[in-house]
Amino acid sequence: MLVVALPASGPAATTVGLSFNPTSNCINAPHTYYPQKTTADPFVIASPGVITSWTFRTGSAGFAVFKLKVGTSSTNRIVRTDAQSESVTLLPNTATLNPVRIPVVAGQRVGFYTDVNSPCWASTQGGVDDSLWDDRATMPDIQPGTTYTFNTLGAWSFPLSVRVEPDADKDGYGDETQDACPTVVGPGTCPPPTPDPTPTVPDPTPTVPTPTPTVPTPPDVTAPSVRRVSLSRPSSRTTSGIELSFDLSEPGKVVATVERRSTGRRVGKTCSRQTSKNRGRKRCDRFTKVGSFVVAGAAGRNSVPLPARIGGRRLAEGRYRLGVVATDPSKNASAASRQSFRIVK
Ligand SMILES: [Ca+2]
Ligand SMILES: [Ca+2]
Repeated sequence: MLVVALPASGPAATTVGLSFNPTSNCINAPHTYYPQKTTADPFVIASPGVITSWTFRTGSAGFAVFKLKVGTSSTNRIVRTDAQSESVTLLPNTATLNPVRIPVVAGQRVGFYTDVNSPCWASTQGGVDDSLWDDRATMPDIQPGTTYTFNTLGAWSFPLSVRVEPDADKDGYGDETQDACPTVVGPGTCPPPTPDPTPTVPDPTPTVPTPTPTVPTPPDVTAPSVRRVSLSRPSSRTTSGIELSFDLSEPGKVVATVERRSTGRRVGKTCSRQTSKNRGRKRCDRFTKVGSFVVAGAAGRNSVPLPARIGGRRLAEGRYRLGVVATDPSKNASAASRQSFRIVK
């Protein structure tokens, strides 16, 4: 894409050629003409651009075939024709504006071709040093790309004028009437502006997540203590008449286990049931679990009655011991604290 930086106000369109009301002068053969003057030649294009329209002011007669020509002069009356318009018909006594699109460069000149052999179309307006043409009987319609050597410089002038518009983007479309976007190649409208290049400024103060200090709770490794375990009566007929009391250092689950005491015989480190085989061994106290119950212990002194049934039944006559173990919510367990009692008849 060719991008041309235009000044605030670019060059304006210019008019090349002459415009006047012709008086009659007649010629009787088809000809190509390149009007000119030896000084201040008005038919030479001064600045590059695009011819966007042309006008030939007719007199009392019109032309059935008329073409605008653009050529490049060299010395010795030599002109190379570079471009031409479509052929149009020009009516008498008119100055029709004929649209065209012919890119031009500075130094080129404009001319024309007409096919008719008799209409009167010219004037001596321009003085004596006008117009290359050919005095041979007929002259071809010189086509673009063809260089032709004229043999006459006649005193003729022609009311031929063209409009040259600047072409900043050099796309061959006149910037004032043919080019909807003189800064971008092609006749179309300019593309929409690019999005604002300013990036979205991120919030300069992003929400910093407040670090929640996760202070790890130090693990509870302190086991509760059970002290001053006591039974309200050392012996009773039933357990329901006995109250269990104890001190707890902290709240916890209290499991009270009741074991029955019997006499066994020491076998190794175990106090085994007495049998005929071990009856000669040393006596020992043997404890057999009867049952247990759970108490929700509070910190401080606790007092609860023993249940009437332990292990699903009333305790038989005998010697027992009750062990209390407290466990806190962190699963720390106290040592067992025991107290003995009797069930009597
Ligand atoms: Ca243009
Ligand atoms: Ca353009």
